[in-house]
Amino acid sequence: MIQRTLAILLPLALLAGCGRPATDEAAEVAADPPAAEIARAQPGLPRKPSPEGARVWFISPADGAEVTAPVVVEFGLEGMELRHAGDAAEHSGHHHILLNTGLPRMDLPIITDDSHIHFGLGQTRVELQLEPGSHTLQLLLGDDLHIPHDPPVMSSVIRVTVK
Ligand SMILES: [Cu+2]
Repeated sequence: MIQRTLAILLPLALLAGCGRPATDEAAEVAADPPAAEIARAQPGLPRKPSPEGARVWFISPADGAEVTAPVVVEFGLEGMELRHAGDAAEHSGHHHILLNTGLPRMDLPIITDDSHIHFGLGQTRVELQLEPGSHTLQLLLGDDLHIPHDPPVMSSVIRVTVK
């Protein structure tokens, strides 16, 4: 009985809401959605395919390593060609380090900030000035437009401790 009443009342309540000015609270939410919501709602971009068996990995440092700054980081790549950013050759891309952060959205260009480091000149090595403490690193290949491939070509996450 209660369910039946709700079934009738709910559509009525929704109808009654139509045409009425939104409450202040609702208007505020509509006018200013949180940044995360905007990011989720943003339509994705096409992703370029990666061939089967393509992979990236850290040649150094090793997972769990205790290191001193600057930390020499070397990237391995197999099954794809290294190209500069902007070069759209098939099955190619450039390296990115995700530093102390999770995976980004896979259908948008990887952003550039202290946690998302691009190697758009085709570099395979970097010396990172990391603060003492624990850090996570992950490699993620991006195409000419910095968009991860489909499926993504990424390393496992490694953790290093800077003394
Ligand atoms: Cu990039």
